Amino acid sequence: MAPEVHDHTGSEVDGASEYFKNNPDPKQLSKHESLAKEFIQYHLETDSERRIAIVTSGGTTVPLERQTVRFIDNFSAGTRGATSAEYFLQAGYAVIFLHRQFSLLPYSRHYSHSTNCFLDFMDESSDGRVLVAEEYQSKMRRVLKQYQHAKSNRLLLLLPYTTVTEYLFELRSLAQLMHPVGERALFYLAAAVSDFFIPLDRMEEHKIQSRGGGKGQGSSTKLVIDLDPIPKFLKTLVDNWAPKGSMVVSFKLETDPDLLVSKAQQSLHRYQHDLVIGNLLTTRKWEVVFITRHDEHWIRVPKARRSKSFSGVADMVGLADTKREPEQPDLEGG
Ligand code: PAZ
Repeated sequence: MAPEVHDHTGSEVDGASEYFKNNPDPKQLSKHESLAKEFIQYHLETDSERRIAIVTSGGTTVPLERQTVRFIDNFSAGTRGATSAEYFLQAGYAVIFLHRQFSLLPYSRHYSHSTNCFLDFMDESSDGRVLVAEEYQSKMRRVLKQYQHAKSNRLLLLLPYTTVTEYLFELRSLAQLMHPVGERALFYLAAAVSDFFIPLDRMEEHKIQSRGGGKGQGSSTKLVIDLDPIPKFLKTLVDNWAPKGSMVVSFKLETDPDLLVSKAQQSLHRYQHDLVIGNLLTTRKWEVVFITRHDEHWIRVPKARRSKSFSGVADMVGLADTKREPEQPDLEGG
């Protein structure tokens, strides 16, 4: 396991420490730590200039039972994270992609979504061989080349998680393992992380029963769920886990347009990191706002460029529009 971080008094510093004490290490943590350590070491040894990005992506679950049948989830398909990871790779970064298991992945995302079934891209030749249909050849060739380049140069490490606890343990370990990378480390936190959880000592062991047959809360016909707040790990990440001088970018998702900018500013002020990228649930594919200490900067995709296959902020690069008031996007077209 990665070393604990202590302050000058010698005790573990962050408000999150109780959380880590009260929850067991995820099963796959030590395996993921070895993979990440090896990945980071490889890049430090082979290219002293190489930047390394930790990209987080997808939702986090909050189990309602220890033997989990039911859980609460956060909205996220993983489009933003997977798309952004491709752009970081293209820009020369090595990427550790900490993602929700079965969410979208860099490169395969172009063909694996339910609306983008890979079989729809296939055809049969006259001699019975299965081929990529003619009209998709050039795009698939481009995606395949990028994927093979990332793979053969060991530039992409995929690490899956499922629960919010797994996510937090994994992120803490990765941040600590990134110390030798120093200022060339980037944290790009696009995952949708639950703000609430059920502490282990209040969690049912077995499937909660809807009517009788169970114990305690589970025997009621009405299910009342009592959630605790997740510790504010972003502050701890910035202050204690991440290497000094690394860049930390977080995302803020809101549904109320009147809250987005103030909540993103509040987050930047509270956690003192580099950038908050704000987006609204309904318009996230067409516009985002970049909040830095000195600036509020909207990036929008012109209506003519919006399409069903458009996937997020990374595809918006170069399409900046700095007007203060967001233009209402035509979501029907998207
Ligand atoms: O994964 P996706 O493309 O469907 O959605 C991306 C997103 C909206 C989850 C992401 O851009 C984001 O805002 N993440 C942070 C969510 C939060 O405030 O917890």
